[in-house]
Amino acid sequence: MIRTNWTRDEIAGLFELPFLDLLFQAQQVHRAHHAANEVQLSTLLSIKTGGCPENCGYCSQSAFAKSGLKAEKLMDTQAVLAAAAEAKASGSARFCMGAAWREPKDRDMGELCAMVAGVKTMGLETCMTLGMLTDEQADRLAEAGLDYYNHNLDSSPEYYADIITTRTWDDRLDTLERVRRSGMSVCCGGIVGMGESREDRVGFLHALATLPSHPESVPINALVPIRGTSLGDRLLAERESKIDDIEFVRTVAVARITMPRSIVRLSACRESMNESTQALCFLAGANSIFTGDKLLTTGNVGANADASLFEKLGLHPMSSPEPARVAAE
Ligand code: SAM
Ligand code: DTB
Ligand code: SF4
Repeated sequence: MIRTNWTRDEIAGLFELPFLDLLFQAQQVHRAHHAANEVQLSTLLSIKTGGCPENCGYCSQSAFAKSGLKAEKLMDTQAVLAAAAEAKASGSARFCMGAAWREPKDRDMGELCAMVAGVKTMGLETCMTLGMLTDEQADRLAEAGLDYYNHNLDSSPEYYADIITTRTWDDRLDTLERVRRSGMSVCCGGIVGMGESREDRVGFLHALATLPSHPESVPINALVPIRGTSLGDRLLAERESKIDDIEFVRTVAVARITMPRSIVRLSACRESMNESTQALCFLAGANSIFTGDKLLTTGNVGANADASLFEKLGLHPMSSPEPARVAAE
């Protein structure tokens, strides 16, 4: 049964389990719902970089950050399709296009829909993350063939205003509802290691696991500390310490147990994570990664290191598309 009625106490209880009991339970849930050794591969591309009017404290692309990133215009469709073809050739199954916007402008919708249609024709799953959407924009993207929309809740509702003040938690829920209503699948997760407490991590996973239906994809990022961002600078100055690896693995395991059918993505963070910790994340139920040398603006592990890790662990890329909809039963 897929539960959407988890309580915070239950989720806190999972976090508190002895580590080996937690991993055992996560692996049992994982094997009941997913192929044991398969990992889904997605590739990111920043189609519109920098100059974002939002003030997310972790993000290099916020106009409020002093990250030195210059604001660029929306890429043209041909360049996006060329990058998608490369991703496809390197074995990726999903192409995720990200824009540093609070919301897309209606005048950009034609170009965005052309990108979606073109990427889809290549036989790739399509994903976009463009900020808030209106009903109409969500419908247009769905009609163009957009399979997934990424829109993260990022943290607990209580911690949200500590990291972003230019929008509210409820704004995020509104867009998620619009995405659902349009028929697209939802990719929704967040970031740990932003200075939040264990209680916030409980609240964050509780929010995801009690949505009316679970997101089909759940990206779990660890803060990538970027100089010039408020959260990155705090971590780099070591006034805040990096999230403990074991606590990160616990977060992945609790996501797996509470959202059994969702694909849990080990997202931004792998560059600073050793192979053993990544292996523990897979054991805890992570079954998706971002491939390639770059995330949006920061580095990623790269194909050679991933191929070698997959070989060592006997993992292989997920062959078939994941289940279309994770509905509550
Ligand atoms: N502007 C859109 C939005 O915010 O929805 C889309 C792009 S935004 C960069 C996508 C997600 O990337 C954020 O919600 C956040 O979870 C993640 N992210 C951004 N910067 C990050 C960082 N430095 N470390 C980890 N994750 C990060
Ligand atoms: C998500 O949860 N993580 C991705 C994707 N969704 C869009 C983005 C990670 C960005 C990491 C920092 C950067 O490269 O700028
Ligand atoms: Fe803008 Fe998204 Fe970065 Fe926030 S996370 S500043 S909304 S690009």
